Amino acid sequence: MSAANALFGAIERSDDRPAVTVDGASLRRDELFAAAGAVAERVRGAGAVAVHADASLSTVVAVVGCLLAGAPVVPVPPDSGPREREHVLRDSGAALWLGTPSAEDIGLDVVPVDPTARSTFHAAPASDADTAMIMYTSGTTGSPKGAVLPYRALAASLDGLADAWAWTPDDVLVHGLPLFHVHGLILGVLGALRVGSPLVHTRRPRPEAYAAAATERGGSLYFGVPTVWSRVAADPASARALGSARLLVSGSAALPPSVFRDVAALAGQPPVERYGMTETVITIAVRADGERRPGWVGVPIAGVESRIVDDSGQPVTPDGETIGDLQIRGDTVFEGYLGRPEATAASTTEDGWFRTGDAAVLDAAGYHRIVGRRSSDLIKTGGYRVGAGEVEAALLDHPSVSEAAVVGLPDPDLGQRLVAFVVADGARAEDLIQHVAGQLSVHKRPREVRLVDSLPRNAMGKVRKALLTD
Ligand code: MCA
Ligand code: AMP
Repeated sequence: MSAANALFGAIERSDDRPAVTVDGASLRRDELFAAAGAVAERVRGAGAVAVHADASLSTVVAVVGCLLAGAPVVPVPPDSGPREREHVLRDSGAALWLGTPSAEDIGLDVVPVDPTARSTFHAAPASDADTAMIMYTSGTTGSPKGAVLPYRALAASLDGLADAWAWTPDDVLVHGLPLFHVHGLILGVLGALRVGSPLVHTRRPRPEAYAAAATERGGSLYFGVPTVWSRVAADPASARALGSARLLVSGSAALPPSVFRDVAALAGQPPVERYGMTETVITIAVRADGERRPGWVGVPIAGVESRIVDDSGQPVTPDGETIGDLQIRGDTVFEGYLGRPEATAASTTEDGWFRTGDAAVLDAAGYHRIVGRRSSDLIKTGGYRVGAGEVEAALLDHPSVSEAAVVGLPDPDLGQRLVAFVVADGARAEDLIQHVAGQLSVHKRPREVRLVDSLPRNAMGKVRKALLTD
């Protein structure tokens, strides 16, 4: 059996239901794997393959096709600006581009994806240690790094979740999250295919679309980032329609307790929270039959170990209060950052644990609460991870900008919203937002630019961001 077969289970399993529906267009399981087989034929032996990862059936076919061929998938956000896209393509060494061609010439051969194509092609067996995906993710400084995810990490993550949530082929998974991150693509597409539960993707995660999928398509398992649940809570009719679901899941950022309570009151059930990270895929979750407490993300999934340590590396007391650094070990952890041995080494302890960079507490029942990031330079906005350094570099690239500092300020809808403090000679705030928009994805644009005379700095010349966020 090939690794892809090992990832998806018996791909020929007969099932008359639509396996994947995106924005109303569906493929049965046999049709999906046959269309993916046609992609696999085209990409076999190509090395890494960039996938234009818009929210479409073609993206699902393209990703599955690469995995059937053993070609590492590099998901490219459909709205990524030229600067970001060039970096991802160069850094990953992608040899082909799958899907809609980019507006600019990107110097790669474009392979169109046809969901109606059919082929029985599957590639030679691959090992669990082979790279399935290279997923680009922001750090505190510099350009995004490619997290190398082997088949092993994907399989362990999906099995851990299926076990935690009693996720079976009887479930119908519903979400409308982007198809270029762990949450929407790995958990939300590959998870459904591995378990064999139909996926209904609503293209955007709008409350009315989630509600319609409950009544019209029997949605039982729902994924959303906290911003999605906050919008559901603000739409009582849609929230009530989700009362028929089996499990509502929140992840990718902290769920505000008020949203937890509002969803519980309207849908008759609180969301289940879980915690993950591009580098560790999924690690900690509240089990379907576990206690749901606002702000607590549960226990490690099967195959994952966690520890929370103090500054001297000693485990903190599991008293539900003492804060320490969260570290993870297990099969879901990545291989490292592509071509960045120093960054990989810096992210790993001497005894082999991954440093998440998140501060957390543990209680006597083994439940984890994520307190926040250790560095204010990694911002979570609408569930998207944005590195302040990448946005600052884009701003500094504008000829009239001499200094820039980007921070995340609290936002009731997005969790954090990007605000840039900029010293500029003559440029207007709107010009600077447009300048960033021309280089990076939509969610990396500052929502607000505040023009200032100078930035507060310490004696070493480092910007004192705490003064900007206060
Ligand atoms: C968005 N817009 C903007 C900006 N951002 N305009 C100016 N400046 C910006 N910075 C535009 C949008 O294009 C849109 O326009 C309109 O403003 C509304 O945007 P927004 O309020 O952001 O709403 P949205 O576009 O509906 O987005 C909210 C969202 C989105 C749907 C919650 O943030 C989202 O999909 N987040 C999911 C992120 C995610 O999947 N993260 C998982 C990472 P128009 O309407 O014209 O298009 S994986 C992970 O974290 C791990 C491993 C884990 O644990 O899961
Ligand atoms: P990303 O690499 O985009 O997946 O971002 C990972 C980061 O998202 C983690 O390091 C956390 O800071 C944050 N995160 C993910 N899930 C949760 C959660 N359930 N609660 C709080 N923070 C979360």
